[in-house]
Amino acid sequence: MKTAIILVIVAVGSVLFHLLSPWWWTPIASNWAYIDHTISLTFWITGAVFVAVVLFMAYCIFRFHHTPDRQAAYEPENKKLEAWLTVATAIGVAAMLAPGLFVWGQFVTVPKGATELEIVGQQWQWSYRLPGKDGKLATTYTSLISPENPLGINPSDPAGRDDLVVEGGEVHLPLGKPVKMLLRSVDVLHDFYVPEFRAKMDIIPDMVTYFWITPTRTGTFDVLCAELCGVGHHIMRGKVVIDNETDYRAWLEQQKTFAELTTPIRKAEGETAPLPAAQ
Ligand SMILES: [Cu+2]
Repeated sequence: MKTAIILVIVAVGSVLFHLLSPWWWTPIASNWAYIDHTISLTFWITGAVFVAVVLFMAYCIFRFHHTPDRQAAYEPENKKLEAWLTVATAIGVAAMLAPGLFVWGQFVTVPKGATELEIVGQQWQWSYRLPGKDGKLATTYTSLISPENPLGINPSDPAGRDDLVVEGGEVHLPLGKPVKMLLRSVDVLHDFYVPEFRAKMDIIPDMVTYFWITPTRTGTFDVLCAELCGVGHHIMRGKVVIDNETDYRAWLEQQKTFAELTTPIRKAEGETAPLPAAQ
């Protein structure tokens, strides 16, 4: 009897905890409310099954507890029960998985007119690249990475001259515009995750993965690495700032193009080279 009561308390307490808990998602800042809906749906389906199973156990303990004059019946098979349990489980699992497939379809179907942002993961920092005025990102090679060319941009690709290289872990995005995130790693597995965007994606060396979002609220949000990537994994943080159009333009103006990053060095080399001859 005591065990039955404890089980009822566990079932009721779990539901109350879910409804009253202060630990919940941070307010959403992107178009991916679907992700929240699918997680809620999973919570309610698994929650209903959990409550049903626990209450059924409580009922059985209460109803069929041991008395000296009662004997258990041996019933190894029950075709009817097995059939409907199989059907009910299949429906429950399908109800949890099917919406996710639709959401996934939208997650990787980038709307026309989306701008591009390249995100580069590296032990243990985030860098970014924007396509610049021509709207095109140049090709990259990890072997080209150097202090002047931290993202390995191909210098003989004309599309690369105006590519904006954003270092220091903070990137800005305009409010209300769809953005295709292209994810690249120069070393090991990482995962770009902004909890408020409800979107994340693994980053795999030698591969470009992607997803898209439309930011729906201005603010500064933390970027986390959600794939264990070495001893510095926990410090692999960054910031995404969602700006209105004016602030975004102002930020964009301050960013350095690949040409600007590499020219001063060439200039310096050009200036110093003739000097020994003049002496
Ligand atoms: Cu990482």
